[in-house]
Amino acid sequence: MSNCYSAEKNVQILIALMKAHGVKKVVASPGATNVCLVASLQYDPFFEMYSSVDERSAAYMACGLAAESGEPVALSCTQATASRNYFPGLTEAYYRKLPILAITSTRAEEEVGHKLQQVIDRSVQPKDTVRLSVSLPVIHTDKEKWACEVNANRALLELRRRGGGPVHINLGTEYTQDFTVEKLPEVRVIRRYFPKDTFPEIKPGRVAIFVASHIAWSDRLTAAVDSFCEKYDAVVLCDQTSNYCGKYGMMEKIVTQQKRYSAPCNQISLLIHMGNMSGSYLNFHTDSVWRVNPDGELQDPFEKLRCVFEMEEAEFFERYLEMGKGQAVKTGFYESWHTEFVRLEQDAREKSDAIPFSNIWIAQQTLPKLPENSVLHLGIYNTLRSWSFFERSKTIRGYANVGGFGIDGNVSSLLGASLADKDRLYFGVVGDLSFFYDMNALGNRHLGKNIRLMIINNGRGTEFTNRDNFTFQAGIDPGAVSYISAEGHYGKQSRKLVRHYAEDLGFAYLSASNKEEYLKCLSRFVTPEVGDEPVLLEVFTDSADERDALELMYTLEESVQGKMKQAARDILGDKGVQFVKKIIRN
Ligand SMILES: Cc1ncc(C[n+]2csc(CCOP(=O)(O)OP(=O)(O)O)c2C)c(N)n1
Ligand SMILES: [Mg+2]
Repeated sequence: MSNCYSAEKNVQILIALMKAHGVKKVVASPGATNVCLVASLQYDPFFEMYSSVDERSAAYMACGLAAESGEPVALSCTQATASRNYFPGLTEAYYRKLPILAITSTRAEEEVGHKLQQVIDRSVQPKDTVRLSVSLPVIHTDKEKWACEVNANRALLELRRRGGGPVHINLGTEYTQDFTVEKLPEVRVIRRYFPKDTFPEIKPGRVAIFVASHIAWSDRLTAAVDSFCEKYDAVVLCDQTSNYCGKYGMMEKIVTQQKRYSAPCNQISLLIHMGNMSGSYLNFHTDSVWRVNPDGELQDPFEKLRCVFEMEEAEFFERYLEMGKGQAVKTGFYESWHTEFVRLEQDAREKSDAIPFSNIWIAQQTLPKLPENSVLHLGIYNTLRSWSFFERSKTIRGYANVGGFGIDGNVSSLLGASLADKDRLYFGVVGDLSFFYDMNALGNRHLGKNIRLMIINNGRGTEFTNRDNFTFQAGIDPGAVSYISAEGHYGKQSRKLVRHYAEDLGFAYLSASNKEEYLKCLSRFVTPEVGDEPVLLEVFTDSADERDALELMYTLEESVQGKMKQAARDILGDKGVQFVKKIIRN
């Protein structure tokens, strides 16, 4: 009887990716937990197999073989103390930068620490033995499959990165006895490129650049991206933290977040991912993502990552300009996005009276009036989302604490930023919970006159009462919601509490509870001169209005298909729709 590949999917993915990344030499040591891997490798004629009883010797054999052949070498061992014996050889490989892939098989990691035979804790590796250690547990869900593919790529790429070196994979098994799989699955191979490599071609198509949060752009980078857009017919999709101020950008949210309409331009053949963390919902339809970042890491929020370019962003774009020399200027794809944006933004403007008094309405009124060359700091989630529907002047920079998404330091970050340039205006917009969390920052003795802080006081974390928040969707009891959204604290939208504090600290205090009052305050709030005192504008809104305003923005456009979907939802409810979808899928 002869075996084929194991039915264990993590084994199949690892083997497929070892082939794709050119790892064919294997030294296997005996054991039970690595049977699924070793039998599968041995079945595939691609692999050049060697055996060694002694794992210590196996790792040193791998060192000799890797150094002599110039190729990476994989090791495979079982549980018990087997993997411990790799350390001398891996230490040797670490200091000589030899590409050794130590695959240590294991039962489920949850079994560690329960006095189960042979199960040892491999979660920490001595620092100078491997450059990277990843875990590829047994796969039962799509998420686990995605994680396995990304981590296996990550490990395999690390073998040759920055001079190369040893890498560790802890590979889970359930001792599956099925070895009848004849063909390996299609896997997502991720490639990493360095400046000197030959770059892959960009095929003519629908190219979009998505910019997550990004520090101020250099002129060089802006010029390179603008020219790139012209050569490759690309568009730059942004939110208020992207800080791109070239010719081909726009706020993507108003286009991509329509619930009942899918804009035709949102079919992207290649998405180029720049920047760091993002507060956007990443609702793009694309099959292929390239990440461009000097950190070179495999970060895959879209779950479609194909290439990573480990280099300065400007280097990447300039290289493609070089490759695309002579190509005519094309801006059709940008224009199709721009048309959608302008149409929806215009629609929102026409519906302005219907948008309730809310963070969104305030953003719509305020953004066009912010003084040139000022800086805008936005609270996370609800505020950043509300303000990212609309555009602002290209001379304004925008930030939010999307690194860690805390509500704990929004005011302090604004304060810190404002210290960088006393002559520039720094605007902040934060929710009430964010404000009260971090209000002590206003008393800091370094605080200058160049701060304009707006508090959207809706008396709770309104985020949790929005329609799309799962608290709302799950229909949680209002009694419980009051704990989730923390309503009723800090004087229950007291009209005096913040006023006293702010005025005693030397702020000019303004407040508004409706549209008329707001428009009256606005001109003072946005006066372009720094003036004699910092300004605090407290706006009192209602959570239900906040929710309705967001819903209105999400449903500006309705396609026929969208209307049908909504009708089905009205009849069946959200859960019913999920149920029908599941039946159709199966
Ligand atoms: C330090 C910290 N604690 C808890 C959270 C979870 N959280 C996310 S949004 C939010 C509500 C924020 O309320 P508010 O600042 O009033 O803004 P709103 O949603 O009302 O606009 C909370 C508590 C967080 N992000 N950071
Ligand atoms: Mg709030």
